[in-house]
Amino acid sequence: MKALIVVDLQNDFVPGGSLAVPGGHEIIPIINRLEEKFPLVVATQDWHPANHLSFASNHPGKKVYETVIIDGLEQILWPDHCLQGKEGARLVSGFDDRPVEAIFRKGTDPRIDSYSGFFDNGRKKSTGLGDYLRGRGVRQVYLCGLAAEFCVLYTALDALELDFETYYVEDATRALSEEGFHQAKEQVVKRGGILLTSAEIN
Ligand code: VGL
Ligand code: ZN
Repeated sequence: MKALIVVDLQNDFVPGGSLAVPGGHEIIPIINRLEEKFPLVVATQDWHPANHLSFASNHPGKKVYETVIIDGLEQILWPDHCLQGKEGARLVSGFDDRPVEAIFRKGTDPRIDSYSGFFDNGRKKSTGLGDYLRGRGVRQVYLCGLAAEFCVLYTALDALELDFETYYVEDATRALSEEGFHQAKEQVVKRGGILLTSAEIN
């Protein structure tokens, strides 16, 4: 069975949000149409406490988009985004969330970031998404959402690591940068994932 994983389709990641991905809103109708083609749809939601380590605001003297090393892990410092319970963290309006059977929240531990919908960046904690998909008999996963070279990419790479047949739906994602998008697609292919467009899915 195949599943659609909608990654972080949240207000803060579309234009008007605090960490807006250019053109991020353009994928909403594409994803709404995609949902009809899947027997199972799940979503992930970036869900940070105010004291989250990924916020530049929690590192006095540091600027947004600077990189720091924390506990041996590289961390990009982001603008405050996807605060638990706030408007910016809600799934975007216009996204049809009726078919979404389960939502997996991530980035909840203040001390560790989590780009992937499966594990945090240190791979210490699982969200349960992998076991959930296995339990439902899923073998193929299709990735879409935001941002292409961060949470969509890392979710795809973990799906590959967990031996799911992994498809990255190129037109149902948007990137923060063109260069990042290019590199993300390269990495997905290098690790055995498949690139395709939504028109190729039936
Ligand atoms: C994301 C940066 C920080 C994403 C989440 O959803 O791609 N990017 N937190
Ligand atoms: Zn985040």
